[in-house]
Amino acid sequence: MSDTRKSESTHNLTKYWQALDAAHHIHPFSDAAALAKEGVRVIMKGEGVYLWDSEGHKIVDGMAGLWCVQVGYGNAELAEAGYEALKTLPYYNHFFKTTNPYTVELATKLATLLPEGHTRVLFANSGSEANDTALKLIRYYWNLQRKPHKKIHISRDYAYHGVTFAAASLSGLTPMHPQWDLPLSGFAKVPAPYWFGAKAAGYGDIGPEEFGLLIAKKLEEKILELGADNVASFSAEPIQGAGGVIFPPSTYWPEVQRICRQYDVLLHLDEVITGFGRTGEWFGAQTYNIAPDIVTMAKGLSSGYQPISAISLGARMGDAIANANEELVHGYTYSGHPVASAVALKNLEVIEKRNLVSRVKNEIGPYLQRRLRETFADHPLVGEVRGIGLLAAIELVPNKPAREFFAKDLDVGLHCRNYCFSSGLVCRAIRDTMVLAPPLIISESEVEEIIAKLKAAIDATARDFGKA
Ligand code: PXG
Repeated sequence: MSDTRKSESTHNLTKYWQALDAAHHIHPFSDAAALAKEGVRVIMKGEGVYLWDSEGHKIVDGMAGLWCVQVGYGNAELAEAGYEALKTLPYYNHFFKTTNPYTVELATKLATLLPEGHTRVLFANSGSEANDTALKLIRYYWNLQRKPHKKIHISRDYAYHGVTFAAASLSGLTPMHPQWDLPLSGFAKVPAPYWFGAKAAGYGDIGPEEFGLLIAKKLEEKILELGADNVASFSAEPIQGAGGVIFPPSTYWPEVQRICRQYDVLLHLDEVITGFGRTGEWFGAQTYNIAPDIVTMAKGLSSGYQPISAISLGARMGDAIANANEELVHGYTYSGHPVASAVALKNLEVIEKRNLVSRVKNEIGPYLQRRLRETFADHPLVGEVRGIGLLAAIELVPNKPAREFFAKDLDVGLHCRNYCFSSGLVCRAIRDTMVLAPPLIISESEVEEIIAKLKAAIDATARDFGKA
């Protein structure tokens, strides 16, 4: 077949899938009609940090899928572990006094990596389910303690904890609520420690450390307002991800922990993005020296190769629940699925064998952070470059010293992201913040490729908005 004929038939296939997709498939977080009109991109294949679409375009994935493909695409060891498990035990459950080796070994391995005292885990299939389960376990814990009034779950503005009724109620991204009449009752919010946005939010010219303390104190004020006897838990991502990659000032977490202890409020850490090496430690808890009562994790647990999530319990909750001497009336058909467990276990082994966590901490993480700052810190469109490990954010602003934002309807971030996409780079735009979270296996030259594409996109955006 000639090259033209071949590309014509590929193109026809793309059109075919786009038409079927438009007719039969409703996408997450998308306007179905607008997407049908525009036509979706069909992803065919992944290898390392690259994806290929049905038109043959090679795309560098600066987001590791949805912040999850730690070991990169196309890892044969994970594929083989899944195939082995599929052949040996494609399914069995944990309900009828049974277990299986894959799941036990995964639970045991996690206990060696998690924050101190977290020796017990439960499994689920997504981050949302893990958070939903965590809130149920928190309620159950307080019922066991005969403190049934402790029921309110506090979380933060800009938080993303998922989409189930409870996880969406816990989320602080307000567009997630009106379509579903959420949040449910029993959920309260406090501000996020978003220092770059402090001036625009009316906090004046406050320094980051002072701001961190001030925002932590808002938690204390909220607990006092609601009554400590009514507050069950505080849920937070160590670093807020989908809400804009918000790194708390160094004063924030120590003060939050003090407050949770003082008022006997359980601390729930959502490590769905920050877990499994993203920050250069196994968990964000270790990066910020946080001692949580309960942790939820998903994404990087299996590098996204299988849907699996987990909830770990610190000693206090773990002992109470494991020694309750009654049935725990909870569990999913697929809790601790053998194939997902086998793949997750292999994924942890690969992360360890390839020293990916220390590589993120000492080599490729610092490299990415340094190169981003060298390239963008003084760019006329850039207000701040922030990051740690392989997680980074670049704020696009009209006026750097004033820390003001562009008007929302200008969609500057989206404009820049469209330039990225058309040059074959996947990155996220959260409001006007450009976000990167590449696979942990990324090389220096692949970092350079991402930076070059992002620079071209930011330069073009600056020209379009008169900031070049
Ligand atoms: N917690 C956190 C911190 C997350 O980032 C979830 C829970 C929910 O996980 P599941 O597996 O139920 O999706 C998430 C998910 C984005 C984006 O566009 C981020 C997520 C999911 C989808 C899109 O940044 N995070």
